[in-house]
Amino acid sequence: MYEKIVENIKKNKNILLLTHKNPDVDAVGSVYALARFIKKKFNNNIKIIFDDYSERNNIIKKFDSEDLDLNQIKLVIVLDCGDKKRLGSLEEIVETKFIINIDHHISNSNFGNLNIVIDVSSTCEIIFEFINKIDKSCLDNDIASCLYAGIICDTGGMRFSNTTARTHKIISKLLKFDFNFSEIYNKLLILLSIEEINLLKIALNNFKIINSLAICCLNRDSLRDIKNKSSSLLVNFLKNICGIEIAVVIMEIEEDMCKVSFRSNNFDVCKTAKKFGGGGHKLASGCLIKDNLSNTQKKILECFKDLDF
Ligand SMILES: [Mn+2]
Repeated sequence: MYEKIVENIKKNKNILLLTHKNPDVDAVGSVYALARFIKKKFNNNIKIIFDDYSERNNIIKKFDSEDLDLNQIKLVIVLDCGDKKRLGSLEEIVETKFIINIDHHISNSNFGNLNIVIDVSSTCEIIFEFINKIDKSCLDNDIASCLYAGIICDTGGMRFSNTTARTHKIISKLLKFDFNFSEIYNKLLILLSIEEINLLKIALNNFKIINSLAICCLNRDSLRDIKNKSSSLLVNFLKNICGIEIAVVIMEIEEDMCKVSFRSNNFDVCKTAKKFGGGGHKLASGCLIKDNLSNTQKKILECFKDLDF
């Protein structure tokens, strides 16, 4: 199946690389790593567009996107994106193009013309396998650092249950290259900005525990002064409370529109997210609910009311 990707890369001089809106480190890392590899191996022209690029991604070694006319591009490779809708403002760009969809979200809707959806830790893990298979001599310090960053983030520093023996093997191969892994690890997983501490402060004053469920609901007013409203920071924090099985964060992002994030230790929260049109992974998922904060909270608690915990 990797050969089919190569066939398409060879057929198209110009390629567009995209990922989901608000790209996380796995998304940006896999885009930059693949771009670098394609440039090095096949010398295509590569354009990259991100929807809402956060500063957090600055630690990832950048690839200089080329200034190509979108009409000249027939092939688009979409990475780490479970559904076309997750492309956000980029969705309309892909309409008339041949789409290669490479992703690790089990809920992926297979929206591509060619779909490579594999249930592994991260999209960066798939990109490593791809490069390793096609031409491993192209792996270099920059590609290795991008892949390292993505894998480390999506596995929570090799802690989450999506981490396998193979993930460790890949990391050990990447660490043979020369890049500052310790700086990447610290910046992405350990250090918190003052802004993040302020967000945590608000959350810690607004959460409750119902049996083994921790839930935090934040209205727009309380989030007004916070620039980067990272729900994943909060929901991961709540999941770290001893004895908690499911953590939920509900953020009112607009009037009558709430963003819901789920984390769990065992329970399949992807199914819950899907009920509301969202998706993600079994133990980490999210959705948008078009309703006010208190109704959204009721709907979510209703989903978990029969749970025996
Ligand atoms: Mn990912």
